[in-house]
Amino acid sequence: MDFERDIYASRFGAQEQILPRLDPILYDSTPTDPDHALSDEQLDFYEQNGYLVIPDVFTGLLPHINQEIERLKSELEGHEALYTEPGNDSLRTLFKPHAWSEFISQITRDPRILAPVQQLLGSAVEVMQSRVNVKPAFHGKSFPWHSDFETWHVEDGMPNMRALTAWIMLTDNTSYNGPLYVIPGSHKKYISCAGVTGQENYRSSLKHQTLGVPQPETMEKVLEDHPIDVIQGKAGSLVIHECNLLHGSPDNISADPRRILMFVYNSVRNQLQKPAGDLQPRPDYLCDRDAKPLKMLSQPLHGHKYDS
Ligand code: 6CS
Ligand code: FE
Repeated sequence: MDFERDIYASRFGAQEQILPRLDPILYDSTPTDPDHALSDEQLDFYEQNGYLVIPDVFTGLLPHINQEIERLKSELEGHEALYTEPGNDSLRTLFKPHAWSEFISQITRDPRILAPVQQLLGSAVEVMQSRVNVKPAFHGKSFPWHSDFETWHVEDGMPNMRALTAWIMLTDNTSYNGPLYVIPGSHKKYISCAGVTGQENYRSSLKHQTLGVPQPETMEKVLEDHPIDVIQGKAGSLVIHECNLLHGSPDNISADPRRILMFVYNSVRNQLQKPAGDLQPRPDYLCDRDAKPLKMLSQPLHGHKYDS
């Protein structure tokens, strides 16, 4: 990427700035699978607000997904793709589950998730990152306000805003168990952040992010126009949020874990370039630079079967 003329340059030692978004929010939204297409109302809501919540999409698969994650947790013990919480040893995040589980890989291609994603991004897509965020009861720590795109642009060389995160609630997400906070409409501006990224920033940022986190004065301006929304829903709900939507989440001090399975989809027309400056690319468990375009399953998964 030509960072001299980078429209979304961030963390290059300048002051924080609110800039315009120069990319579309919706692309060519012709459905690729009419049976699982988003309605015009859903497309409008996403364009205006930057996210969508669709209840009861994966409820039937929950026991299988949870069982598979328990298997991965023990199989991957000690692997660097497992991150613990800051200040305690509870598991915070398990990265790249789709690489280690054929079943989870198949979920990324299930038409109930892939059809809406392709429709929103207007092209074939790849999975660039996947993770399970565990938010354990009592010990799950917060994520500060950030735009995912800001990190992916600087640290992974993602050129444009043509990516999103689709995630499945594996437990109920309530007002009190550390739910996702979003700022509807905030995806229409871009915040270029202060600071400079050091090598291997991810080792600390994935436990406690400090760079790419807008200052309170900037957040005050954003929040004047856009109040916070809390994403709540039953286990099995599907949530999609746009890559530049400002979001974060508080600590979980309740007795109920808030577990989610997340997939980051990037358009094949948005190929990753070099990270900013002289940053080394992040490890492939955080950013898969060789991901292949996904082929949709012919029908939704019913249970734990591999019927590609
Ligand atoms: O590092 C990432 O790819 C993502 N994770 C965090 C905690 N912040 C930035 C981005 O959303
Ligand atoms: Fe995020």
